[in-house]
Amino acid sequence: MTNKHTRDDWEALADKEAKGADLSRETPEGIRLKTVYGPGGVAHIDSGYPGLPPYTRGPYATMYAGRPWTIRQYAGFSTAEESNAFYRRNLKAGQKGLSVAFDLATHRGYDSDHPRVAGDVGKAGVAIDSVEDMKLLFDGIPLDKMSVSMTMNGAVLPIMAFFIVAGEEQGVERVKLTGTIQNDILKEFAVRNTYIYPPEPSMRIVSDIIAFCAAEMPKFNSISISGYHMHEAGATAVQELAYTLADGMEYVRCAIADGLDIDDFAPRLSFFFGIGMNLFMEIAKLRAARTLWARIMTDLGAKSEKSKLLRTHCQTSGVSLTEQDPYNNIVRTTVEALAAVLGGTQSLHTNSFDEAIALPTDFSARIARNTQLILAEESGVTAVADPLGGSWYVEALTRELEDKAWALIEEVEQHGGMTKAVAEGLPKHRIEEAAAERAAKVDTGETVIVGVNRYRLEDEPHLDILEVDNAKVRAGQIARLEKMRSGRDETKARAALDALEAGAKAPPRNGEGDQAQLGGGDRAEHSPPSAASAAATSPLGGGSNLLALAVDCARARCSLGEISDALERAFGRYHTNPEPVRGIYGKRSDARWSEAVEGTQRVADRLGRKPRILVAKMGQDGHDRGANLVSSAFGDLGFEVIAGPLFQTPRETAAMAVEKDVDVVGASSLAAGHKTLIPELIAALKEAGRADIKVVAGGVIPPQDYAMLRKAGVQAIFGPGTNLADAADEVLRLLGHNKPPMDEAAE
Ligand code: MLC
Ligand code: 5AD
Repeated sequence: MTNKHTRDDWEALADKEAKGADLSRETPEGIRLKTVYGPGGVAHIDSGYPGLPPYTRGPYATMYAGRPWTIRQYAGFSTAEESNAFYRRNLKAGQKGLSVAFDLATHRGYDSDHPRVAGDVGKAGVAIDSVEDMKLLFDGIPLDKMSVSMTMNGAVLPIMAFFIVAGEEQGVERVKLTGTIQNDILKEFAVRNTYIYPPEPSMRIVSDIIAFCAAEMPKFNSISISGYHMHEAGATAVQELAYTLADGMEYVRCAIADGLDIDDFAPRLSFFFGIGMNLFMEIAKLRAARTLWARIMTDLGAKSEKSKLLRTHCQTSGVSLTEQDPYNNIVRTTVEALAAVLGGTQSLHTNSFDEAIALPTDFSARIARNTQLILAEESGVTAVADPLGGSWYVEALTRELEDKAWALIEEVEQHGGMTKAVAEGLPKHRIEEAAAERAAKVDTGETVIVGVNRYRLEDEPHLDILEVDNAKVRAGQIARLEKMRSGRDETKARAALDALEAGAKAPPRNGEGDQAQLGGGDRAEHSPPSAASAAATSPLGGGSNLLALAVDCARARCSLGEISDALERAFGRYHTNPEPVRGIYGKRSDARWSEAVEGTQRVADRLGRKPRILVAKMGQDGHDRGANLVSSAFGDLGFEVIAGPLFQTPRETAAMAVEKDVDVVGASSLAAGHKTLIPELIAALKEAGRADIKVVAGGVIPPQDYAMLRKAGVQAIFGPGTNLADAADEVLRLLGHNKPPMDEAAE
C-alpha cells in the first residue's frame, strides 16, 4: 500500500516546524544528511539477501541466527604465564575466541634483553621472545579448537613461526590451526608504525605468509586488512573504507604477481574495522565495505563466491573513550558494539572503560565482555539477519559511502596503488588533516564530548588500574632467553638463521611479477639455500618462503630478535620522520586560541625568536596521533616545532634537544613506558648540562603516576582530552611570559 502523502507534504510541515531553519547536517565525510529519508532515490536500491551477492546484508545467509559473532577480546600484558591465566579466566566467563596483544618490543623485532626496549617489555602487551614463551601463552588451550588472532605485523615471521611450532609441540598439525594473523603492513606505514623493514621486502613477507597459509594452513586467515588503526588515527568513515579496501587490492595483486591463484587464497583474507560513535554511519560502513569488496574481487578475477565475501572483526573505538568521567565509556562502548553488530561483524572486541588510562583489569574486562554477552543473549539482536536492511536512511547512507569511498579508491589507483600512495604519504596526510579538524572542533566545543568539554565533573572518580612491573618482567624474560640459548644446538640454530638470511637475500619466487614496486624488479627463479628444510622446499616457491624458513629457526630455538636480525641483515631497518600538517588549528578563532597565539608572540618577543619545542616519542611506542596533533597545533600557534622521529631512546631525545637548543621537550607516551623513559630523559638532559630545558609529558598517563613524574622533574602533565590551547598556556607559563603584565592587561 502506498502512502498518499508525499515528500512535498513533509517538507511543508517540516519547514513550519523548523521555522525556516535548515536542520540538515553535514558529516565529517562530507555527506549532507537529510532530516528524514523516505522511498525514492538511492535509498530505494534493493540490497538483496544476506549470504548472496552483493553481500551488502552480510556474508552468511542466516547470520547470528545461525551462529552469533565471536566475542574476541584483545588482551595481553606482562609475561606469557600471566596472560595465559587471564585468557583462561576470560574464556571461562563467556569469551569465545582469543586475540593476542604483544608488547612493543616484540612488535618491533627486539628481544626483551635489547637495550632499546627497557621501557616497553610487557607493558602494552605480552612479551614473547621465543617458542618457549608462545607455548606458555597457550598452555592448556587446545590450538585445534580455539581460534586465535594475533596482532602482529612487523615481526610477523617469527611470531607465526612460534605459533606453528607451539601447535606442533602441542600435537596439533598446522592444517588444523584456526585463527588470524594481522599481517597488514601497509597500514603500519600509514598509521600504526610497527614496521621494521622497508615497504618492498615487507610486502614480500606479507605475500609469503599468504602463500604459506594457502598451501598449508587452510583454516587460518592469512591477513586481517585493517581500517581500525586509520579510524583511531582520525580517519573519516570514507577514508577508512577506501584505504582499507585499497590495501586489500594491493595484497591481492601482490599475491597474484607471486604466482598464486586468486581463489586459492582470497577466501582466507579477512578485515578489521574500527567502530566509533556515529551509529548509523558505522553500520552503513560495514555494509558498504562488503558491497565494494565483492565488486573489487570480481574485477580482480575471483570466480569463487567465497573469495568475494568480506568477513570482518570490529573493535569499538579507543579514541572515542575519555579519561574524564570514565564510566561514560561503558555507555559509549555499548552504542559502538551495537553498531558493529547491526552492521554484521563476524567477531568483536569491546573496549574497557579504563582504556584511556591503562590496560584492562579483571573488573573492567568483565564489563566489556558482558556488554557483548548482554547484546548477544538478552537484547534479541541475533534473531534476524541484517535487521536494518531496507531502512531508507541506512540504505541511502550505504550507497553514499560506497560512492565516496570508490572515488577515493580511484585516486589511490591513479597514484599507482597503495604501496606508492603510502610511500608518498598520501593516506597519512589526509588522515592527519581529518584528525586535526576533529580535534579542533572538540577543543572549541563544536563537537560535544560528555564529561570532557561539557557536563564536566568537579571531582573525577579514582580508578584502580592494572600495573605492570616491567623491570621484573624483563628480568624474567632475560633469564628464560639465557636458558633457551644455553640449552640449544648452536650449530643448528646458526644454520637455520643463515638459511633464513640467504632466503631473504635471494629474489622471491616467480619471475614475472608485473608489479615491480611491490617485490623488487628481479624475480627470477633461484635455487634453494643449502640449509633449507623439507618444509621450506614444499610447494612454496623454491625454498625461499620466508615463513617456512622462520619455522625452522623457531624449532631450532632461535629467538624473535635473532630471527628479526637475520632478516634485517638482508632488508635493512626502515626509518621515517614525521611531517605534521599545518594550518588546520590556525583556522580557530575562539578567544582561548587567540590568547594562546598572543602569549606565544610575547614569548617570541622576549626571546628574540620563536619558542622552540621538541615533540618527542621515546621507546617503541608508535602511537603518534597525539604527538602529531600537538606538533600541528603548536606550529600554528607560532612555536618552532621539532617533530622528533619515532622510537628514540631517552638519550637520543636529550641529544636532539641539546642540539636543537629547544626550550621545552614534550614527551608523548601512549604505551605505558612513561615511568621509565621520561625520568631517563630528564637525567640525560642534566648530564648534558641542560637541566634548564623544561620537560612536559602528555598522553595516556594515569593520575596515579603524576606524583612520581613530578618528583622526577616533569613540569606539566597533559592527560587525554586536554584542550591544546590550555596545554599551550601551561607551556608558555613555564617559559615565563604568558599572561600580559598587570598594567598592560588593565589598559
Ligand atoms: C559463521 N559460521 C557459520 C555462520 N556464521 N556457519 C553457519 N551459519 C552461520 N550463520 C562459520 C564460519 O563459516 C566459520 O567456519 C566459523 O563459523 C567461524 O565464523 P567466522 O565468521 O569465521 O568467525 P571467526 O572465526 O571469529 O573469524 C572472524 C574473522 C577472523 C574472519 C574476522 O579473521 C577474526 O577472528 N579476526 C579477528 C581479528 C582480531 O581479533 N584482531 C585484533 C586486532 S586488535 P569456517 O569453517 O568457514 O572457518 C589491534 C589493536 C592494536 O589491532 O592496534 O594493537
Ligand atoms: N590489552 C587490551 N586491549 C588493548 N588495546 C591495546 N593494547 C591492549 C592490551 N594489551 C586496545 C585499546 C587500544 C586498541 C589499539 O586496542 O583499545 O585502543
